[in-house]
Amino acid sequence: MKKRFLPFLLLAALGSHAQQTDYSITGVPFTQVKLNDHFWLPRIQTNRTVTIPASFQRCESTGRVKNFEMAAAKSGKFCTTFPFDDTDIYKTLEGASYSLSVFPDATLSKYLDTLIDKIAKAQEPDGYLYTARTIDPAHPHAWAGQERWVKEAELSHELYNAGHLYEAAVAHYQATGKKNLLSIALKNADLVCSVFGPGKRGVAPGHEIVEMGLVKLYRVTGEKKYLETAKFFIEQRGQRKDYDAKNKNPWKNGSYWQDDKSVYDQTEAEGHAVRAEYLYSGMADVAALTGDQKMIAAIDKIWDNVVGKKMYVQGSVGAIPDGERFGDNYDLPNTTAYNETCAAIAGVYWNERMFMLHGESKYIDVLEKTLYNGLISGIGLDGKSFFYTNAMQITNNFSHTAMEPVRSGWFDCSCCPTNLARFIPALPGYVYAQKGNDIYVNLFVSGDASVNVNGKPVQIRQENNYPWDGNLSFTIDPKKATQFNLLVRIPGWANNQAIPSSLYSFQNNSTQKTVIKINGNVAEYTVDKGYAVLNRTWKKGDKVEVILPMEIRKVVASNNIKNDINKVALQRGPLMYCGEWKDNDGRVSNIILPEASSFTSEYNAALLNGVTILKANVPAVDISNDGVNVSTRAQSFTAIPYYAWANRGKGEMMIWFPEKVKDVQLMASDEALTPVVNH
Ligand code: FUB
Ligand code: ZN
Repeated sequence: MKKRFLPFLLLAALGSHAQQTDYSITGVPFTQVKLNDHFWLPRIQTNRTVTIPASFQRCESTGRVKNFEMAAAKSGKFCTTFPFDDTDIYKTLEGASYSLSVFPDATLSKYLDTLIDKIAKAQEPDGYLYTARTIDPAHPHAWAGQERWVKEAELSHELYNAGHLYEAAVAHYQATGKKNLLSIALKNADLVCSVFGPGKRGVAPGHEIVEMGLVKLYRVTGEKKYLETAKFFIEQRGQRKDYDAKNKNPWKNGSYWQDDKSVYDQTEAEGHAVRAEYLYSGMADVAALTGDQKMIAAIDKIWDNVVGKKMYVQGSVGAIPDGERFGDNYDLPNTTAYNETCAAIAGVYWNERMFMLHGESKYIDVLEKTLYNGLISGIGLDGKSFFYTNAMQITNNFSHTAMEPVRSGWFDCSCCPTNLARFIPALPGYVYAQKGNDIYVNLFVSGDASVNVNGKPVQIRQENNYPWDGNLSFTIDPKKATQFNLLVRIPGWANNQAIPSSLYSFQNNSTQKTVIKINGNVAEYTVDKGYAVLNRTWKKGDKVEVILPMEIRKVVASNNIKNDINKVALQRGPLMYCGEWKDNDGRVSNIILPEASSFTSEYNAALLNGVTILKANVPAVDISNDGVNVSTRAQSFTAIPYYAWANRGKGEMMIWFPEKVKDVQLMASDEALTPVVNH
């Protein structure tokens, strides 16, 4: 056993030895990127001081911790709702571990050890770990089945729990150097590998993530069986004979679980969105490590499908409430949009991996869109109120919204808050990436990064006020003068591209270009795969300035999205905007944004922790008090960043606004499902 625990510092060496192939590009670890910005650092601090403690507190108060205690004692009754409730502890542990890597905290570290001790005691002698069965094996959770694994392909989540355990264990090991959680994970993974595989039991895991988790264990230990089992699980999809391919019901034809065909034949994103994107992330990992080009070709096609046909304008996916799933192509309704926060997080995981496979900026463009909009909209500014689903539109006259426009502290199914708890502290790891002589700047966040270019240490300092301001400054400090390529992402939005597909576009092209200066002189640069290539022998103190055009852009949708025809949305920099009741006389569903309307922007430090707002004078539709006259009047309209909505009470919110009124349908009561203004 001992020789499998490899010192963290040796992992890189082990990796190159044990692995034939891998991602050609790697992220600069978040531990090497120290942020000092005003946008992300406060969020990371709030995550550390509010979200993680609140999350652990909820794990305690709801009985999630008690489930482990009862499993250890083998007595009692599973006391929460879902068999995957164990994962809320794993995910919070993962987030806390990332946080510890950067902000040492002896009390937190000790608390993690007490939790890990409880987890260890709940593990069965052969490694099985699943409180929903272990507490009372004769009466397991209804979703679990009488025997281990028999309902894994449907809803038991035994392997889902395992996957989150592995992710948490690797994070904890890397943060603390302690092996207590990692040994639990490895014992479980050894059991999983002994049960599943060629000639053994086969299953397409009912909720993917075990694939990514196994890959992480492989990277830590070099044990090939973990990688092989991850690949085995991926290749199990589409093997079941009992699905009815002709049935449109996604549960009957297997598409809810991405199990209707072999992954190599899948071309469209289908089924449950979080499951799907965890699968695609796992496929990217396995393909990178095995060189499986067919697997890469499959996720390439699926990515084109998502970005070309299934993504909302603010980067969210998973439009359909029934099954929390992807809809048909262009099926992106605003009134019922589901958009689970976990699906946004999964989308970031997947796009980062696509970038590491291909080195193209379009993946980071999508990542950035999701990150700054549909992902952080999932967490309130207080760090302890959350959206599970992320609405596109809340209007008083629709009874049809998928959600109440109010954030909650927790949910019965609390996957999203705990997913945020683990995602946010790792954010600095998305800023830079590296490949040989190339350093990629993917995100624009102030702070200091330490990178190594072919063994030579280089410090990079970013100073900016992004996302409010497009003036970016970089100071390059190599220890000794060093030749390398600094590849700065030119965001698609700075280059007249609303999204890397034809799904959305800017209404008008801009003539403003990104300007780059080196040491004060305008630099000529070539663009390769979306990156400005700055190649020189860098000397201490070299300064790069990048000036991104931060115009206010109007976005229009492809006519294939029926719900967005004749409408516009507003964007500035990476941020999508919305109108919210609070800034607009109590409502926004009466606002028209004519093509000629023009906006100004201003930074308001006192609003919503500091945001740039957009303002315009626009027509608003009024009904007279006696209810017999409909007229328009000019109104000052304010738009706020979409991520910041629903932090000031409950009311209307819209992202897409009509450019003109095409028809008016009258209604006499709030019960009608038709809007007042039909556009
Ligand atoms: O099934 C586990 C998690 O619960 C999923 O990822 C979420 O969509 C929620 O259904
Ligand atoms: Zn979730």
